[in-house]
Amino acid sequence: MTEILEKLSACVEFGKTDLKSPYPPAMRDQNGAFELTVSALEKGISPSQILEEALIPAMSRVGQKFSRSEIFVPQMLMAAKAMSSSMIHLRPYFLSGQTKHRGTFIIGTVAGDLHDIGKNLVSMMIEGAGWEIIDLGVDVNTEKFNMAVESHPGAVVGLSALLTTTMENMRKTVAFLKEKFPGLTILVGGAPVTSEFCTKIGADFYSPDPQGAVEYLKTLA
Ligand code: B1M
Repeated sequence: MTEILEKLSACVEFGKTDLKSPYPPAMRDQNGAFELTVSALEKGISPSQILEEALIPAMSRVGQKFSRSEIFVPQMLMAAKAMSSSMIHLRPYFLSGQTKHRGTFIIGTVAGDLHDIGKNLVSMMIEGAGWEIIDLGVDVNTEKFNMAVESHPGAVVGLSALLTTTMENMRKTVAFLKEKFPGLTILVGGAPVTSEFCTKIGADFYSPDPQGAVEYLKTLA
């Protein structure tokens, strides 16, 4: 990995958002994820490489440290903030070039779940593939999904869940939507979700990553 990606990855891991941010104290007055992403792009490093080699591994290290109780929720939050400040610069690249309107994609993180980084990445890539995105945000209950589907006939729905505890809400949402809208296509994803779980709850497709979701959507439109 290049030095700049290593630094960027460390910024996300330790929650260094930008130059102005005083957090963490050990990285004070240094460039943060915001500036380093700009530099990496200027050096010709691709947005996908930035994502796959710097940002996602950093979040995975954060998760491991949280599991070992070496860090706590505030540090996870700062890491998420740093990752988002990098993603601001990647978004235009993932959106460029696509003009064909393929359809409407409604996406949200299920009820009880506040994790949105993965969902945002998925919606960014799907938008880049030509879909109009209706992003319902996080902690989205069944009624909110219901209203969005009613307002956008023919849309495809994507559900994200990051907690084992909220997988049950994913199941309930899929069950409700499939009963009310029998022809509706539903994609599911998120770290604890599996292909088996997808089949068990009656969703149409599971993807472990945004690329898989984009490829599946290409088969529909
Ligand atoms: Co939370 N958290 N968190 N957290 N958090 C995890 C998920 C956890 C695995 C950490 C750990 O213990 N190692 C753990 C869950 C354990 C479990 O359920 N098995 C956990 C926990 C326990 C919690 C709290 C309960 C902590 C607490 O309060 N004690 C709490 C719950 C709050 C709630 O939601 N109600 C909590 C809170 C938070 C923060 C708010 C601090 C913050 C989220 C901030 C935000 O999202 N804006 C946070 C973070 C940052 C994490 C970790 C460290 C990183 C998540 C992330 O953004 N990953 C996470 C550990 C980890 O994942 N390693 C952890 C990067 C992102 C790109 O990956 O979201 O997996 P991911 O998305 C991927 C794929 O999954 C896929 O594509 C994405 C790109 O590759 N994908 C889809 C996702 N959705 C998809 C949908 C699709 C298709 C693919 O189709 C529709």
